[in-house]
Amino acid sequence: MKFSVVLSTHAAAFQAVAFKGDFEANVGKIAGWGYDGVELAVRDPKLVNAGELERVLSSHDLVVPAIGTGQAWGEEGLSFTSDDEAVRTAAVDRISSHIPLAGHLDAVVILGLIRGITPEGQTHERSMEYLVEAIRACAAAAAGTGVRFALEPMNRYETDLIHTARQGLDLIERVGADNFGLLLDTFHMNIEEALIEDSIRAVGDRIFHFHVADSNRWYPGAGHLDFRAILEVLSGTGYRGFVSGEFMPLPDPDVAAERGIAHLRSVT
Ligand code: LER
Ligand code: MN
Repeated sequence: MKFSVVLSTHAAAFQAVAFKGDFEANVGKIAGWGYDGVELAVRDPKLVNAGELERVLSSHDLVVPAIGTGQAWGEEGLSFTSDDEAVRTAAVDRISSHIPLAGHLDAVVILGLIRGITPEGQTHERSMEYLVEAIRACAAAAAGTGVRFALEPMNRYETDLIHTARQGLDLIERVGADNFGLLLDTFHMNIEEALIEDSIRAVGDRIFHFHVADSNRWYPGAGHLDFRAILEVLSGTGYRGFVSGEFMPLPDPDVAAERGIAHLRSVT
């Protein structure tokens, strides 16, 4: 199995990004602990120097399996389901602007918090219409590039839109684009799914990316999830992508990253 860990290219507010700060030093440490890749959290690809990024990553033999985009919501309020058309358009434009970098890196573009939260006075049904429309626009913008998008079902405390794998599969059906699938995250699944393993099997080849954190959102091995069983089922679906650590930097980022991969390797 190939493992990566989330690293922000710039300072970020989101808590479960394990690493922030000195990018190159963090990349070196991540490679040293035996990770095969880094998942990048990128607010705006305009702020990323792609050549420099490639230089740092290739000097440590690391690849980028996925690009997280949630900071555009967290720090700028961009959302696919806003009641303001200009905000929805800006969100679609921002996600589309990730396509060249993602194509270059062969990375999946993550659709997490960018889907937003239904604003007061708007129906859930209307939000779902906006969501389908926005994803179709992004999928169409990437047609022919090989770039794929993965929507992440997230727990009820973070959004009212798409909590479970089943809801994600229904959305895939509605969107109807081959380059659109799901990102499953064990932290969210532990809250929302009846049985994590069954949901992984159900999504099967539409799993485009995979996040791991333990039940308490600490590193794998710090809670009560059975990663041996989870990763065995994931592998059984034919998934050959990355298993990416997105966990709290506790007790500190270095200890979390080192213990996390040690646990994952010990059960696979
Ligand atoms: C992002 O991957 C995620 O899992 C969310 O919880 C972000 O808030
Ligand atoms: Mn996640």
